[in-house]
Amino acid sequence: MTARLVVVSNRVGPVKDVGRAGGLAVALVDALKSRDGIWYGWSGKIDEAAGTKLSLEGAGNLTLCTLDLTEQEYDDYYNGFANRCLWPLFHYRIDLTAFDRQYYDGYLRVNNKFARGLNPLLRPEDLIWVHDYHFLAFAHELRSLGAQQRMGFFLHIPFPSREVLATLPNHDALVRALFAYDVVGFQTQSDCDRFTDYVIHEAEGSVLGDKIRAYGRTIEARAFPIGIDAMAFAEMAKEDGEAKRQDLKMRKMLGDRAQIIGVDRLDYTKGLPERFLAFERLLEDYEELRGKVTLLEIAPVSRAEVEEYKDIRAQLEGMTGHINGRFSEYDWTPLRYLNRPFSRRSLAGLYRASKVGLVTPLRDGMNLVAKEYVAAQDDEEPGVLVLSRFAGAARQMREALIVNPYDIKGVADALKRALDMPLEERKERHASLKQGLIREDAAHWRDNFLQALAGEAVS
Ligand code: GDG
Repeated sequence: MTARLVVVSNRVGPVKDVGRAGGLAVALVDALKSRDGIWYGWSGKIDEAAGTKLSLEGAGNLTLCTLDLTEQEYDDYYNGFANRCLWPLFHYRIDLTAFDRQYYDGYLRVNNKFARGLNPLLRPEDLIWVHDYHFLAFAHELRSLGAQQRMGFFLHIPFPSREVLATLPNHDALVRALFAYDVVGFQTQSDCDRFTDYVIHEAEGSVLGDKIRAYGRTIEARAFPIGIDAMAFAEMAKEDGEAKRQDLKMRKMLGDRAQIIGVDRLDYTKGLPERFLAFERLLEDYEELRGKVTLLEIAPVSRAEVEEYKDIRAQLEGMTGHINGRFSEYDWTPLRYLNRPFSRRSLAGLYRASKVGLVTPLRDGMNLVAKEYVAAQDDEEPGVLVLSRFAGAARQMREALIVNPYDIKGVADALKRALDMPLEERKERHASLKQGLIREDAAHWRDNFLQALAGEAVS
């Protein structure tokens, strides 16, 4: 009998029409359904009376289980410690990191509250899989209530170098709390190495293969690079009605112009100002491209309440006006910058209609857009991926044109090379990238993690 699975993440679902949400949700929902699982997290609601009262909702073979937050909890735990402290710090933005004691206390309180909410539902043989930087201390809190189950943690964002992490006043307590898990998973081997390096030097830990010992416990630390549902995404880009409609409409509008596409949650880690500068440089240095190439940047607004996100938004609006003012012709707008979200199906079609996928984060745990862009291409006439070396995805996607996003001229030149690349070379690079996506897809990532969590050897 397979053990029941409990997934813990800040936001739960979606469960209905899950295909729309993407590979990660599909992979988790499939696993939860086959194991009568529970998906547990924040309801997304703010309620002043919010305690540890759970809302339960059955959805087929799985149960969605959620808690509300109070305004104060939301401010301290979510906007505060998670998004104004851990997020910038783990992406190496010490300059944007708010080290506020109140945020930290709120974060621990909310981790404890979620642990108290879940504890009464647990069965002894359950496997508990916790996701991301919102819940670093969750296992620690659950163990303090007596829970003995196997618990695993997967970090979706980068793990910083020890010098950067050490700037956080409570770094020791947080890493110590991670040792309450049995398995700690990272996006890349480099993230895992940085974790190990921290533990050896700051906590006098020792390493034995995939096992690492410190604070009186031995745990397993490994890389589990996250994938997408590559086959399904490729199929959607090729066959879905809405994807085809967008693809055709875009190609018709472009005529013989080439399109470069960027798709990102609007976030300062995604390197958008540098990207816009590189595009401007492309038009500056290669005059023959003026009137012949456009950049479509789709960047739906996220975390709009956090001050730093307002700043980046204003900056990008200014840059768009500047670039378009400088280069536009009455029949050509070089940069189209859109803040509204698109459906996944539409995105698939837009990726397919674009000759270049431009993915240039300054730091990124993995970056799924890079993978989606490749999966969406026409095998016979594929576009070229230009990818930042600082995205986790660059470790796997070696056949992309790998760039340093801070090197504006370097990115402009890579764009030129991508636009000029002969079909044969494009096909070769694409075939090999796509094979990798299919081999290391979302199901592969999930199954490997669950094997490790169950204490089995991982292939
Ligand atoms: C974190 C880590 C890691 C974007 N715009 C729209 C839209 N999207 C979708 C993309 C893609 C997803 O959002 C973004 O995923 P990323 O991986 O690029 O980045 P984060 O949101 O920062 O995710 C990251 C990831 O977790 C998984 O572990 O790779 O490193 O930071 O799927 O397509 N989706 C729709 N409309 C949009 O306008 N429907």
